Amino acid sequence: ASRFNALKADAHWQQVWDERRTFAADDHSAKPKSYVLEMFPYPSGKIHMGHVRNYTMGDVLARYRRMTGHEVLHPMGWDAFGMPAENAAMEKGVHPGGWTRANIATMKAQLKRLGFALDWTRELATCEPDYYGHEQAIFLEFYKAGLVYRKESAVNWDPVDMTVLANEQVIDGRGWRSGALVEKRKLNQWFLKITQFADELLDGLSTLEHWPDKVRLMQENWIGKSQGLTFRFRLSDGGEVEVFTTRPDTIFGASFVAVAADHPIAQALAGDPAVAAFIARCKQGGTTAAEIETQEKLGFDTGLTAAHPFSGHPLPVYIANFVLMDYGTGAVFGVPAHDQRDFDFATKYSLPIRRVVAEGDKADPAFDEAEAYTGPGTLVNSHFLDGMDVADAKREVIRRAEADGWGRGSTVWRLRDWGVSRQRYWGTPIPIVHCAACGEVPVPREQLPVVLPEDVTFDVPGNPLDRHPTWKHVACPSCGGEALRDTDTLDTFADSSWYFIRFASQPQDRPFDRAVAESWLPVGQYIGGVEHAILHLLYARFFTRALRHVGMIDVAEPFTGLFTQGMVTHETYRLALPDYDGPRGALWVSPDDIVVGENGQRLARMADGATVPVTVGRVEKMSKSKKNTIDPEPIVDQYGADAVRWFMLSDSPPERDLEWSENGIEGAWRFVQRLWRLVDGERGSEGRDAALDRKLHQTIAGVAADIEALSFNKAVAKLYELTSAVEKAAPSASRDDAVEAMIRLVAPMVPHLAEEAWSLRGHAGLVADAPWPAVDAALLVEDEVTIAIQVNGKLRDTLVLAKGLPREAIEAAALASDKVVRLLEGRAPKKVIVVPDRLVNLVA
Ligand code: ANZ
Ligand code: ZN
Repeated sequence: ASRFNALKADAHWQQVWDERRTFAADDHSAKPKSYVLEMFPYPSGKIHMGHVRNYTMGDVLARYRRMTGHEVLHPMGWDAFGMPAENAAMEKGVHPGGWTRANIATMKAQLKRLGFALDWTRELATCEPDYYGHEQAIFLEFYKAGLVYRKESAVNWDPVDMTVLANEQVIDGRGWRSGALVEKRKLNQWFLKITQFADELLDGLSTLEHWPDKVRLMQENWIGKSQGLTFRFRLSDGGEVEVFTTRPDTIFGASFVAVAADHPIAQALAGDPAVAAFIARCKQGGTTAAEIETQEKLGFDTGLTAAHPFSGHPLPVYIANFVLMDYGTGAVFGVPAHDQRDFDFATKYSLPIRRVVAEGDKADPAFDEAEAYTGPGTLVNSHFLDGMDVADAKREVIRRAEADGWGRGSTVWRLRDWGVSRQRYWGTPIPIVHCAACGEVPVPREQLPVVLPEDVTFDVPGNPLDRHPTWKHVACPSCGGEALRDTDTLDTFADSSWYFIRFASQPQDRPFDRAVAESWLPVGQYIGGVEHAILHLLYARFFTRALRHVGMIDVAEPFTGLFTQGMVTHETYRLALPDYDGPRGALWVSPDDIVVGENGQRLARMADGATVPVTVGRVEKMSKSKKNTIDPEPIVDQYGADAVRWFMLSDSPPERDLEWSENGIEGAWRFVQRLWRLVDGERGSEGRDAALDRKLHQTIAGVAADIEALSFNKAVAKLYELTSAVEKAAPSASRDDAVEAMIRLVAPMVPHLAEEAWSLRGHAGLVADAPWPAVDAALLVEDEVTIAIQVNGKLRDTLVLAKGLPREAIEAAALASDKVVRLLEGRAPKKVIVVPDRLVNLVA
């Protein structure tokens, strides 16, 4: 048999697929439609192994679906706006557009070399006006429907670079470039009203059965629905403070009230230098919920008191660093016995800790435990609530508050409206004009797209759109007077919030055709990284619902199936230089520069050819910072696309990490060659091989089920087994059939080899278009059964016998068992009970 020439086959079949437009999806097909989508890449420069793994998985499913009679939409495009292009512009003096488009060209060629079954006729890049112009139209639809508004809100301001920074550009409170302490500045910014859909977005999660539970939970927590009571305390100075609680049942355990540093009550006292100093100290700490969680709890006693709503008892009012201004009402009452933060706070400031919920029968009102009790129980120490369980007590307090008019049952959400304004160049321009006479004026539809100017400079910090000499000066669309364009661009998450709809339908004159889009959507299987589990998926779900709200499409959930794949990892290597004290990053060594020394020790080959010992570090996600990446391109050059694809699927379950290894890719390459020897081997034999027939049909059914379940490694394992079985089998018609079927079974994974084999064996069409082999259900049934042999009801032996044997044959086999012979000591059994195919019980 010959050797499989992967490079030749890859190039040939990729060209054939391209020329025949094999994977172009037909909107008008009568077949059932199937939409398989992997998260589209950011064109950073080159494809990395994470992409290869992600796209290989989607590709196997897409190819399998085609073979099982579906019209498959499997598109690809580019999430092409964003910061790295501007950074490249600042660092290398290249235009963001030129940089991005060059990267797209490189990466597209790389994807093509992997032989993915993609519909390139639908390729799109979000940075092109024929994409973002439609996004502007959608923005204006949302605007018209009242889903867009403008509000003053804080941004990160770098006082040295004089520019707004994205959150990820603020490192330890400092600008990533300048190192200056970042300030909060208030700017007018655009918001999308995602909170209007909070309920729907939460409820919708329960319909997403084919999503990982952990992702649904992350979304649920992010949306963060809390139900409880909002009410006012009367203050000793005659004022009031409103608080929100999820635990109204604990009201008799309250020992203080606390307000956020930004709360009006705190601000009103800031004339006092001690208060001002405390407020300033709170702000140093960081203001995210996560940061606040871990900080030491600090408070400032205002001297005010708040009257308990039932007893009138005065509670001290503190300003506290653990109360957030933008959650609930920005003020709380503290119950140290039943909330850990309150417990820490009370311990620090010697406030009473009074238990009001007793756990089980521990109805001891004294509280001497080392931490707050947050579990269920019975109310104690609580007057009219005593004896109730927590749920009843909550209801009772809310009932009384509403009846007496000092509070009301309420729902609070953690979800905030989506701030979409970015003071950057490389994004979708916000299609609004500001006119002194008319105010905010939407750009009329016929003037869309609002195109980014090409002639921009990046030699000074700040927003190039804002300082462009002419771009922002326009006539007001409404009155014709002098007006200014909005110079903000949209958060790039907006671009990825509807690209899957544009893939399904791309008319020139509008974002998408409703009927065509609805014929493809929702995406049945979406595959991507878990890093997008919250924001991207939530924003895409919101866009879809908002589009439905404005009547553009009738789809509730964009992705009914979601799969989050594991990472590709590799060992890390660091120069073993104990005395080195330069930057840490400089010590990492790329796997490309590692050689194996005499005693198996790893060495780094330096630029001058010398070798230096390295320390082998942990296996970690491939990343540029640790230099442990393997570039897919030379690997494809060396082993061919099929071996790379096979390895990506084989070693680990797809949701787990896959460790890249030389052995692994070589093993995959050898397997490809083994397959080739089989398909290129002898044919034309006669006679059936029943065992092989059964193995084949079990494999056909098993591989299909595994691919449907995205258990690619299991499918691969079954194909290994079948390959071994075929290799061992003597020539027969069954063996010929098995090889013929195997070409189709492996086609989704190693499509180039499969096409080559298919044509070698004389088939006219493409294996990509061939139907998945049919299963003979009769052959799925096992023909052997395991029979339990009992003596006096005790299991003594098991026998593997042919299925469906007559009673007498089973009885004879049982009596012939060595163990039975020994136990019966030559006597005949008194009674023999036979349950065919299951068991034999001998009564001695
Ligand atoms: C009294 C109480 C007693 C509370 C108790 C908890 C346990 P979730 O579930 O996250 O919504 N809280 C309310 N607003 C806050 C704010 N702006 N900053 C910090 N904490 C705030 O949490 C709701 C609970 O978090 C509320 O219920 C309130 O404390 C606190 F045994 O009120 B609780
Ligand atoms: Zn005007």
